[in-house]
Amino acid sequence: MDYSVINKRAAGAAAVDYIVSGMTVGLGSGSTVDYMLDKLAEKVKEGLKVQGVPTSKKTEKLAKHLGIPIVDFATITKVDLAIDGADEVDPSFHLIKGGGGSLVREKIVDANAQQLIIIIDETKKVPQLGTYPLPIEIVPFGWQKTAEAIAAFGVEPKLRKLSEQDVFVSDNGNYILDCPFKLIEDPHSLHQQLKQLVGVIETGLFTSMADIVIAGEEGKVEK
Ligand code: ABF
Repeated sequence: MDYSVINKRAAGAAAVDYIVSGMTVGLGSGSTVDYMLDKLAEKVKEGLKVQGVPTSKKTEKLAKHLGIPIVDFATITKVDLAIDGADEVDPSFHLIKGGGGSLVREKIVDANAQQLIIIIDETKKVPQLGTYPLPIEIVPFGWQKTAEAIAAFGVEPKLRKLSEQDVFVSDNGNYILDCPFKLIEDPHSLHQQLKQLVGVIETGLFTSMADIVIAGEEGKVEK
């Protein structure tokens, strides 16, 4: 088993230790979260009482398959804890997320959680955000114009595709532009500037949201 998988499994398992019976837990997306769900399913089988709010159709399907009870915002009053992955984490715990294409629902769940735990393998830790191309979810109609507006920030947005012919479409029916900013000096300011562009729905910049980052076998790093 390669180091990254060991790291992701360890981070996922450590996050489950934060779940207390009776909690409503935001379930993020990505392979690290999938390992967390495996561990959570074991605890549910042992009697842990939780209900999960999934952030993607994929996570919902896996959670249901594993026997983790699923709820949605129509039936809950709060999300006690959210556990999610990330593509980059900087020393201030600002994040780039969205590599898996679920950034909008992740941000809605994560922003409404009383506590957010991010689980990663060591490779996600960076001194400054931006090496990973920033995913931005946009409205499909007139996407070319939205891409032009983002390009004015000195970046070449790339429309995410599944193949040469097929454009990636998010769970919300939108497109994603992957934007290689290289180095992002001020993640919060960039997020605010991008968010106000016509056609932009959400960016993959999750700033000042994460409370705890668990990086694989190195254990947890608390803010
Ligand atoms: C999801 O997890 C995404 O926001 C992020 O891109 C992805 C990281 O994937 P993995 O855990 O597979 O590295 O939350």
